[in-house]
Amino acid sequence: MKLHGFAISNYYNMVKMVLLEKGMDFEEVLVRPSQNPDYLAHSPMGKVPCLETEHGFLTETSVIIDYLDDLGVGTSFYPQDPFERAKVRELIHYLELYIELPARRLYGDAFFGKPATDEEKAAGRKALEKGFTALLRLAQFNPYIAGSELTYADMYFYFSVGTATRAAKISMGWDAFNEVAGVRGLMTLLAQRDSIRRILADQKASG
Ligand SMILES: N[C@@H](CCC(=O)N[C@@H](CS)C(=O)NCC(=O)O)C(=O)O
Repeated sequence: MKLHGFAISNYYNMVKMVLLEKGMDFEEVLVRPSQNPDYLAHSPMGKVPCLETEHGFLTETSVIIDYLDDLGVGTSFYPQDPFERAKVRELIHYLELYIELPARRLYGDAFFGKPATDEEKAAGRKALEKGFTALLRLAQFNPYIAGSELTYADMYFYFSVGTATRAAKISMGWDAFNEVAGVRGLMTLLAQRDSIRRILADQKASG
């Protein structure tokens, strides 16, 4: 299997963490988002990551994670109980739709030197506050986000909330990492995992 993307991408790293945690063999192919027709044939929105399998290409991080889980290789990071599994998927959706996506609108301002207006920042903060408030109604932090076991939602959590709180701090001076209950504790716990250490080392090496 080949994982296409680049080391700074938070979505790429979610899939990479799943592969590492499962102990699966994979190759990494350095690709940046592109509207080049060759790449669009593999990733129709031109986004990363995409996963190259023996059957063809797959896109969308949550879909790729479900595919890897369905292969049944290594540990499954979904609970067995159908309702508990659905709760993990629910957390993943909240993290993507209500944390990662609103924060992404501030990435230009925070990371790429494209200043946002005060209105955009105010709208970003409002959306993110709403997202975090909703997330906290679902999150257990016991110590993991869905309870006592590590799940795919924690892998989503680390790479979506990590980038979102960095963007919020740089762009709006809002230290959500320390101010939103539970965030720092779980981020610190997850940062001790070998998979995340490797991903962060690879990121550093990629410059
Ligand atoms: N919904 C997609 C989002 C992936 C995504 O936004 N990737 C970013 C890189 S972190 C990207 O490719 N951005 C370029 C673009 O949106 O055109 C997924 O779940 O994989």
